[in-house]
Amino acid sequence: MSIHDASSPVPLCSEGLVTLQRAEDDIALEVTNGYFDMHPECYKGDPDRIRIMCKADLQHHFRFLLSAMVTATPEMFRDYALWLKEVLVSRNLSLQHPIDSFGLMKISILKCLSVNDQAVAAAVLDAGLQAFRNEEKALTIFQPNPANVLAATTDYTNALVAGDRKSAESMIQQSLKQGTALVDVSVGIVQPAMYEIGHLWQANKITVAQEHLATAISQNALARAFAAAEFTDPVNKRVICACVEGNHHSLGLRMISDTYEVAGWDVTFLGADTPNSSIHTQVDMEKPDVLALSVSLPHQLLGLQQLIIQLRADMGGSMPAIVVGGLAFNQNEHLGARLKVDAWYQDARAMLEDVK
Ligand code: B12
Repeated sequence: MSIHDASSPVPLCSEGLVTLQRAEDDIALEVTNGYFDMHPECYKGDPDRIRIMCKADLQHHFRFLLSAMVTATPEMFRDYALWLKEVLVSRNLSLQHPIDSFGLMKISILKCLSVNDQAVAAAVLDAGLQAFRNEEKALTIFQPNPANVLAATTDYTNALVAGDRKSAESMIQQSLKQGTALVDVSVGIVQPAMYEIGHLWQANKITVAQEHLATAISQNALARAFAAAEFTDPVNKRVICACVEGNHHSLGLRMISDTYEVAGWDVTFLGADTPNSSIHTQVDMEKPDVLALSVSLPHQLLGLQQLIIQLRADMGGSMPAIVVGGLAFNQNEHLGARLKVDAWYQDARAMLEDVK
């Protein structure tokens, strides 16, 4: 299985991936030393703290870099750089650190790789550097289908920003009373509101605490709505729903899980950041018809790919159907087609017809 097609550069080979994974700490040290040489003023401040911050930033860049190289998708790293640029600019932080770091990473990484792998590494890092150099605007994060968005979304978003749980919940209850189905409330009000919350955080207009509060309010509102939902008779089918290793975004998966359950399926919801080995064990135990996996950030695709390869190798003919979704696919639609899974859906509404 591969998530590469012939029209893109040749992906990083598996030896190249292992080499870079093993060299990550050495590369981080070399890049940090190089950065200190370029900016001797770092020695005067609090050099230990600056080193720790550099290492954390480099780890973050590295995850996106590897995914972009393995999938041979320079645009993935360009999008990451565009996103990072807006986050830094909106906080009045300098762009010099990532620009210098990307340049230094390019030197260190190319040294580690074979000539074949150097091409994709250079293409990916150049795409990132280009995003900083050009006056390109910030990354546009995927937006929900406007046809699904309901009028209550703006008021609901405002209630989330204000941390007004009572109003937010009563808006959801009101929509349900008017006859709107749970899936439509989820995809038409809560999802676009949470996307807007993400945009407000990215633009430094709300705090991380407000983002957490908005999530908690939405989780509660949806749990209340689910309790009142009308369920279809059991269809005698089982699904396991999990966020892949490293994915902490569980609200979308909850909507997917609720959609299956309302449609009469037996559902096991494993929630956020489930280790591959635990998903594997659960699949062995339950032998579900479907394994539904959620991926929010592009670098989580590597874990997904490994999981599917392991499951196929171990389960052969008794393999469940693999259904995937999440922001990483919505943002990079071509990946859904490249990853040979059984189905990919943009949202819970789009999945509905196939779970009935
Ligand atoms: C809340 C939130 C968080 C919470 C999540 C809490 C929780 N319990 O879920 C916390 C604080 C943990 C968090 C952390 C981070 N976040 Co965050 N987060 C968000 C936010 C604002 C909302 C997520 C959400 O609930 N969306 C609503 C749901 C309903 O939408 P959804 O997930 O897309 O799901 C729908 C579809 O995708 C699909 N779907 C989803 N899963 C599946 C599965 C299957 C099988 C199918 C068929 C379909 C499907 O159906 C769903 C329902 O219709 C988003 C903004 C956004 N645009 O989503 C940012 C966002 C995703 N986060 C972002 C970032 C950067 C991060 C962090 C890296 C931040 C940091 N500096 O630490 C970490 C990474 C954590 C990790 N390793 O996963 C960025 C990603 C940018 C990018 N490059 O793509 C976003 C886009 C914010 C932004 N605009 O900058 N985050």
